[in-house]
Amino acid sequence: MGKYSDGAEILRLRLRMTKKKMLRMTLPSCHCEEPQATWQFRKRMCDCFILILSGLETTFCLSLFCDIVSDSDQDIKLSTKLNLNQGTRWKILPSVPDEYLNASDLPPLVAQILYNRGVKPEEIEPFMAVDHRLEGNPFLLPDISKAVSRIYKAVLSREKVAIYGDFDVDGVTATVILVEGLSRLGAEVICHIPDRFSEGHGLNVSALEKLHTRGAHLVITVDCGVTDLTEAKQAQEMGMDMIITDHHIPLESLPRAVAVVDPKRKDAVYPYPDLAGAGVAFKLLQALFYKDNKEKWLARFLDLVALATVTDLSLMVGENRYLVKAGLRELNNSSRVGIQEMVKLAGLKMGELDSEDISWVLGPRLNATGRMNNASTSYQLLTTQSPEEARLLALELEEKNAERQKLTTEVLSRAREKLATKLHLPLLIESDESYSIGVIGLVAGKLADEFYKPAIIISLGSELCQGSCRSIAEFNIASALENCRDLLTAFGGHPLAAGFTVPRRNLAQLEERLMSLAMDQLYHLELRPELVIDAEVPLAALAGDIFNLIKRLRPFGRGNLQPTFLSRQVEVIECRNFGNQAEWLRLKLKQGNVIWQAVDFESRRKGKEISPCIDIVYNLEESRWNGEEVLSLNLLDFAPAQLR
Ligand SMILES: [Mn+2]
Repeated sequence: MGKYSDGAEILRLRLRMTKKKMLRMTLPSCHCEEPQATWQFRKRMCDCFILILSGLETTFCLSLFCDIVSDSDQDIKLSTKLNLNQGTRWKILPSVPDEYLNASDLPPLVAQILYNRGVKPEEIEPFMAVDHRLEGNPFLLPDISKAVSRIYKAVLSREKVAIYGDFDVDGVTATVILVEGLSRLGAEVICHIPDRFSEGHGLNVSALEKLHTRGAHLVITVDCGVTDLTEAKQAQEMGMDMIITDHHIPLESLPRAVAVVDPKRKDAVYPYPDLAGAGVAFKLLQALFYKDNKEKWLARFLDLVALATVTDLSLMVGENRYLVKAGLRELNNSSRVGIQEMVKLAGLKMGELDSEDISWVLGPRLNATGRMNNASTSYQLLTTQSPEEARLLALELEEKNAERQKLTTEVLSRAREKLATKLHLPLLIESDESYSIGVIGLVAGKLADEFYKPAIIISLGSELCQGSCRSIAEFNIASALENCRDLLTAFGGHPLAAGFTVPRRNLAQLEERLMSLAMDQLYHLELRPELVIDAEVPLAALAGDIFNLIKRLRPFGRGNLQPTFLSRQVEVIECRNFGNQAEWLRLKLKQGNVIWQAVDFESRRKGKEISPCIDIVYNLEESRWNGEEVLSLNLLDFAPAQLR
């Protein structure tokens, strides 16, 4: 949707029809739920009509589906469905039952939050303690004993072992874990981290050949390999043994290997299937160290596991919470000079790092090298022992990250521009030669967030094109791709994020098929992002020890989101803009005789009128002001009081 100079929203409506019929086109009769909105045609050009909507609040997101219901010679009628999206839907979760409340001594609000997260009464204690009880026994992982004995055989017979990794944070940290861990056991280890641009994710034969030439007899994959059946077979034919460690979902059959260690195997009994790739590598190391009574060596790898688990957006449940909590402790005392330098350069402080610093600052930096050219810079940064080299590498990461940000912005604005005439469609799909495969996933993610629609960004190559998809809860993009598998060279991913490679000659057909799948599944839905609220509370309910208890539910992440509250009828007693472009809001809010500071970083609501009395949805946030901890409300959404 674009905007006219007078502020009216523009909706471009593209119709497929013949020229003759075009001339008879009349204004569609539209049902419009917003009373002040008016419709008019302002322009008509070739097959594209521009509808002007005025009187709508700019924050409204609008979508229109249209199809021709009658195409008699006399007239063409349009059936239109107009969704005026009044921002985000607030969904308050059902109240906690009394039996649950009685099962613990916790304040009702904290019990409600735990209940919302599906924590059973008997699990509350370990959930809040986040201790060893959440750790899995590594010997329950599939094929782990075979992997351990094959690795010890290599150590004892001085065979060269190759670690085969991946270019994202998960893959790089997993590589470091096994290279350093096996070296400690006395193995001779080499490694290979594939290049995103020339090799792509997963095993490839020419890289395996090179490892063979370098003398490797055993290849251990990390964060990849479980779906690379052909390549694994070829590696064995070359005379190399394979151990696959991965956390991706296997295909119907497993690769031929000495061991396939993947907690997502159908036959796996391991209690925590959601480990990151680095988590699986860590568990393998734990099993190896256990056999040799070297478990004291494990802690120094936990910082890497925390970096990977948070950055890879692994579910923050079960063992992952334990690994991240223990890993953050290790990260804050990390002896890795590269991490120390990176933290310093980013303006953070060792000792104060939390999982948000990983997701917003450290993770993107470590990922930037693999997105811009080669991930080996990040590998070196994590492994170097020279402070001088660490400083140079940290500077390079900083630089690559700035480049990555710039490139993302460029691709995003070009994609947005080219999509302007297609925003009424249920699926955003956009391709160009200039889109770098390093950032297409990031751009698709931003578009999906902004428009609340599935988004696909494709980097065009002369023969093969690569696409990255980000979706919304209502549309499973992985199964949509599955549906198009006959057109694709390769594909993989999850319901909300996936990627594919497609021959250029199939591209048009692919776009058409994905679009019609999205049409079918999304046509009748009112697409609105949903804000899930843990409880409606008065502001006074958050005083006292409640926040200290809530902190014990950390680390937060996917599957264990930060508790979100709703408070109604809050008085705005002060409201100021701040930030470089005055894009954020700082408010002082009052309810009864309780006063809270609040911040709003959600620039999408920029310019939204603030009523003197509002309903607010927020998280509690601890921030540091001049060395002092201040508790404030982090606003996620607000609306004039009681209008919802
Ligand atoms: Mn991974």
